[in-house]
Amino acid sequence: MSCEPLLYSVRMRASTGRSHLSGAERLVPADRIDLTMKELVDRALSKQLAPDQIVVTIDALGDMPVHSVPSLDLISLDMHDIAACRENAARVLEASGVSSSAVLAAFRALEQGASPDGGNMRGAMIIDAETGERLEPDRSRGVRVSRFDWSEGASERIDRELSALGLTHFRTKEALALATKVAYAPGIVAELCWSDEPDYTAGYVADRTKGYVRFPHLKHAGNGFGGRAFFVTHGDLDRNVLMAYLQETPVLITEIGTCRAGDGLPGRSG
Ligand code: WAQ
Ligand code: MG
Repeated sequence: MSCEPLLYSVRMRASTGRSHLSGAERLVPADRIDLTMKELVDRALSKQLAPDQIVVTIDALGDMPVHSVPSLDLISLDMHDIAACRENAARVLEASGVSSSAVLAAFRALEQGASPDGGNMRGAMIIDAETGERLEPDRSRGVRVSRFDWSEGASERIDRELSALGLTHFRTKEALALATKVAYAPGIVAELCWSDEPDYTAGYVADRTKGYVRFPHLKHAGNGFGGRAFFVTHGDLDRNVLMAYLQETPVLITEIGTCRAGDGLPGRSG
């Protein structure tokens, strides 16, 4: 529980025609709503395709308890070959308790466009970590994680840490925040993600103990397929509790984890 001032959820969603272009989520005190809206609208307008519609939604969290957590430790791997990045990402996921068939199912779905229409999903897949079965109720929307952000202090500190590693893109900071919220979810085993931006090839695997393991090349440049897979425990999962946490529970990152570069997997040498 935190003693932060009252927080507002600020969400942006930009679209053109019927297709989703970009979105972002923030949690800020009232006096930062203005600036945050401007940042998010600028972001929507910076895409190559001009949006037809930008929707910004602001909701007061009221007296909803805000969970304070530290961000996941981050390791940024220097690994230049896609096959090596994929293989090592699979290894980390398997070490977290995801079966190799579930890993393969996720890779395949992300590669091919995980939505039934063959495109990217708006949110994430939920995948049984043992069987690889998809459990999200809506396969084109997926589950959207919302209501998470850095506190002002943690935001400044993580900016410094990430810059020191050359990770200055807003995507890295946002993905680390999202992965942190997800890692604390009830029933989560691990997460896999890579971007759907054609020229952004980086992605990560994450869990609470190994942290955020970043791979620079999980796909070829020019490939516009990407997405997220949340691997969950087999059998005893309460999907409604998990979805409510991901979509509604406010999580503010008030402390930062360690950030370092590496050329091997965490817990290994070399
Ligand atoms: N909740 C659930 N899934 C989401 C959300 C969300 N709030 N936002 C995006 N997704 C899913 C959706 O399927 C997107 O197509 C996919 O993830 C990728 O979203 O430098 O940029 O915003 O360390 O393109 C990872 C590496 C980048 C960052 C991730 O995601 C780094 C990225 P994008
Ligand atoms: Mg994107």
